[in-house]
Amino acid sequence: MTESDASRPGRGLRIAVVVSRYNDFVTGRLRAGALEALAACGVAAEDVAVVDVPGSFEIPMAARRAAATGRFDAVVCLGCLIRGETAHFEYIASAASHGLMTASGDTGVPMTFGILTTESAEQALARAGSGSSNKGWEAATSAVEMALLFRRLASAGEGLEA
Ligand code: DLZ
Repeated sequence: MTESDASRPGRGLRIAVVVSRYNDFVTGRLRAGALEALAACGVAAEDVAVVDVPGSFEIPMAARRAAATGRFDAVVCLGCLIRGETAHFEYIASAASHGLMTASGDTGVPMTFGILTTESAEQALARAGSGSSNKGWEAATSAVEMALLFRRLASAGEGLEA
């Protein structure tokens, strides 16, 4: 691996970013953080597909569909649930987290969880600032790491079989 490969581990990866429009004053920042992180990892802009959905409840459905195309190495999932403003906070948070885990397991494509669950808008904004403290950034770098891990496991697969 050359030095530039090491500093750009995401080169050649294809990533879907599923973003909820609900609370877009926060999710827009998560999306910006994720795209910045993917670029910093060396993922080419043309290898990133951004998919908008109405709310966090719909994220697993779109993530599953994106993964099922076979075109993506990982799916970054971004949303924002604010307890004080959402009567059925627990239902949506639970559906989103379980839905993503099931969709990822069923499709074999890693899906990372960048869905904020906070008590207030202030807490949400604090997790959507600039740099690596942005949870969109964190979800994107985790997606690159998991995509690379899955590639390594696939190429080592024969040695791992029981
Ligand atoms: C309906 C709703 C509410 C009240 N709150 C939120 C929220 O805080 N964050 C979020 O991402 N989505 C919310 N939604 C929308 C639901 O996720 C979903 O889009 C709708 O119930 C339609 O299925």
